[in-house]
Amino acid sequence: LSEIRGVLPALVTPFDENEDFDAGRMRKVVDFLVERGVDGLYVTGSTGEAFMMSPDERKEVLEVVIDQVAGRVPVIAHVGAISTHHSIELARHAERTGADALSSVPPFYWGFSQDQILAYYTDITAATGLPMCAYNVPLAGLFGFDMIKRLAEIPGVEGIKYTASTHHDIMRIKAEIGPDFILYSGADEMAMSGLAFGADGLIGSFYNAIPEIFLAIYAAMQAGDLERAKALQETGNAVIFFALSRNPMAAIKRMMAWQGADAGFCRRPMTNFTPETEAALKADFRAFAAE
Ligand code: HMN
Repeated sequence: LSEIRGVLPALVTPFDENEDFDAGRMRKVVDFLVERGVDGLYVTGSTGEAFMMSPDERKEVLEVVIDQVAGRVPVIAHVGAISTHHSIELARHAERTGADALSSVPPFYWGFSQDQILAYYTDITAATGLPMCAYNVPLAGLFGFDMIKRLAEIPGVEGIKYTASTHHDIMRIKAEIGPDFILYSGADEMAMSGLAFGADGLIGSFYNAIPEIFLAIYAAMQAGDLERAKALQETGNAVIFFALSRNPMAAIKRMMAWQGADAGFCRRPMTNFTPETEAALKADFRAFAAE
């Protein structure tokens, strides 16, 4: 993972009006993001609505993305599922398809024990030669520092996507597990803080819609320009909190469409904008952007 740094959108998956995967829109979205300079793509994660898709659909999305990227940026394939069996199938497919790395949320829903979760990561990581990026996220149950330390001991687990507000642990992970354990900060509204505490990169939903703000934050932090990073984070957060209060997944897809990369619709039970509610969203956004 050490070569994958910078800003990586947790790629959205475009569905069409009938909720079918829309490969044409997917290809345009990939080009839109790569041309805007993102440093990689994180495919079929939570933002990619992976848990709304069958394993075969997830494979198809990854194949289309890797084909369209054509080696321009690295691709991390999220292969998390509740059963190790399915995750291994997705991981082997990702390796065959040409992904650069794997990532997975821990198995959730059943309340698995720490030992079961460790076995899950050991088994999927051993199934391929790709590096694994574990994933600490409230939606699947946070690990805590001691568990992250144990995960880091599994051969092939080279880093973590860290979506939590406990940024003091980012510093601790870097200090105690080591600087080579790669960490991607996953809370977009705290991107600057994640980087300040030692993150190597950023992975998140809003980098689909407003990548340049976060590419500029990353560059400012690399240059040690805290004032600039803070001003950019304030601008980014205004957009993030605007969307978070208005159905964020669908709003991100609409904001992309306004910029020429129509990311389509979400799968139910996520709600989509109708032409009327989208017009209202756009008017609100214009008013907010003018402030
Ligand atoms: C993914 O797994 O696809 C995303 O990267 C998840 C990502 O980290 C988002 N977190 C969650 O959905 C829990 C953030 O981008 C989040 O949407 C953002 O920070 C706004 O709170």
